[in-house]
Amino acid sequence: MTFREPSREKKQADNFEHVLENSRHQGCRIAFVNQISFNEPMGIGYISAYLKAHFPDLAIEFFHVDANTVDHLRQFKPNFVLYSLMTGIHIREFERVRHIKRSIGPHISVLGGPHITYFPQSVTQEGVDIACQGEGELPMKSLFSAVRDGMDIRKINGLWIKDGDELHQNPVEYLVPELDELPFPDRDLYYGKSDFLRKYGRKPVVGARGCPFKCSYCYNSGLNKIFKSKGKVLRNRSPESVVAEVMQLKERYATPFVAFIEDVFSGVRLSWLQEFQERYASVQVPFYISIRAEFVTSEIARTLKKSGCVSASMAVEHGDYEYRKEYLFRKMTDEKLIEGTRILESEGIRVASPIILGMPFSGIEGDLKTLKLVARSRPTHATTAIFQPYPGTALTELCREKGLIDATNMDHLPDNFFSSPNVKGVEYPQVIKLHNSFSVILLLHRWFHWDVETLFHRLPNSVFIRLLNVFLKYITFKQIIGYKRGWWEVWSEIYQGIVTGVFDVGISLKRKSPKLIDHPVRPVSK
Ligand code: B12
Ligand code: SF4
Repeated sequence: MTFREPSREKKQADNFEHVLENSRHQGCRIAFVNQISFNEPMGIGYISAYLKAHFPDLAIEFFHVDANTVDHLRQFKPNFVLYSLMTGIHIREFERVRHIKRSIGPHISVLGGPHITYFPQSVTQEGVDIACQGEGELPMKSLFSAVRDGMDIRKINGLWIKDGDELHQNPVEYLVPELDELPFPDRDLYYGKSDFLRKYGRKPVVGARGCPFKCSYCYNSGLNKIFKSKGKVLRNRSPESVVAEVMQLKERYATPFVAFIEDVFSGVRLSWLQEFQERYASVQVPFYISIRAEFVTSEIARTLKKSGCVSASMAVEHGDYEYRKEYLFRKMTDEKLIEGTRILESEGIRVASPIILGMPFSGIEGDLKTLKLVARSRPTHATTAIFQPYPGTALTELCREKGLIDATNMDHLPDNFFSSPNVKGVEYPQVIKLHNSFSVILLLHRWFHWDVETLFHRLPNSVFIRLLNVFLKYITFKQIIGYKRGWWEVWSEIYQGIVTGVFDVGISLKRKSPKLIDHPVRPVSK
């Protein structure tokens, strides 16, 4: 494919060759640039560990985004700068890439992460040289060995490369077949730059990759299409490997709590879980998992508890069975969701129920059904997000087909799950009111047995209710995180949570009281 914008592209091509030549003779200097929140950038940690294992001579450093990033980069003089992008933060990141490209010496910028996997054409953005689709380990290894050996880098699987006026679109690489063969993520890469992250007690561990389900709003359904016939979708690590990583965390950082952040915990297979339980007995660090209601049986819950599991995220998403089946491609019944929560909670595993409000074709009536279902299932913590139409997913495509969003929608998505995007027909004022009072309603219902729908209509959308809601969310979230924390950790977490928007406080307070719409929009037929 030809890509033209002659003068700038000619300059870029010379730059490209010059950087490759320099890297070959003077060695590669790789800078990862990323914003630190209280969640670790695990993807970057994995790539760094893999590169260090294969190329011990590479100089690799992490740069947290702050006012001094450019100065620090100038001192480091990288010839490759690597960025990780998710949809919602992509516009901000493209600006950052441009700014850094103009501000420091010649270098090649490489972008990867979930957004780039869906949109490798982002390579045509100004300042971007290479876009990596999918898992970064194998393509990055091929890239840096080609650079070292003076080979052509333009034909590497997994990479789209902009070289002057040419765009090389290579096919995707195979998925990493054996996760046990990957080194543990290089956490010291970013702990060295963030005391907060190093000391933070809740450490993420990725015990598996991929999800075979097809939920219509989720990244995985599209991902699995892109990587069709490129290896097994769901890959579990062995219990031995997972336990060894947690042991290392405990010994190196005195880790008090682990969150397994894979989409569905491997321990839903009883044989895996039993072996894990035996091996994990020597570690004894309490942990959190994600599970689907269909997998919860009494035996699984008991074995999980015996292993050290203290909390589980089990998504409800929407409270109407027909809607879940028809629009979300999630066929679990209400009874299954209620039973799953009951089994886990009765074994002493606290349940967090993620919910998505403001779904298209649902109407506020659908959201109120969700509220009722959650009031019946009684999880410890309910966390509400507002639907964001992430591009490439089946539900977003349906929204587009039905004219609820337009083609430019993606570039207006917020960088969080709590602000309203612009999906026509969704009654955002009502949705936001419910989001702002969800936990308060559940608490009042639990204490006084008042009807949840009446509570929703009667409660004012005041700053007090919003603050109380955030406070209750935080208190119940603390119960999900099952370890005792010092003041330092609690305050740092609150600070980071507010600054990064994860706790939704800033957004809740900034948001004006919505003007309520009189005529609810009816669900649009599919
Ligand atoms: C933990 C998590 C978070 C954490 C931390 C994210 C982080 N810093 O890594 C928090 C809570 C902050 C978060 C926030 C968001 N998240 Co999130 N998150 C996840 C989760 C559950 C795990 C991520 C992870 O560590 N995976 C394991 C690692 C090994 O995989 P990975 O990150 O994908 O990295 C691999 C490749 O992507 C690639 N890669 C990644 N970066 C780079 C960089 C380069 C240079 C290269 C070459 C390759 C490369 O190589 C890596 C190794 O193989 C995923 C779900 C999932 N299954 O991945 C969602 C997920 C990534 N999040 C998602 C989204 C949308 C978001 C938000 C944008 C949502 C929102 N609007 O609020 C926000 C962003 C907010 C913000 N301000 O940044 C979507 C992304 C979809 C998309 N189209 O972009 C996912 C896939 C969830 C989903 N199922 O839809 N998230
Ligand atoms: S089960 Fe979870 S991770 Fe898997 S497709 Fe559905 S929403 Fe995505």
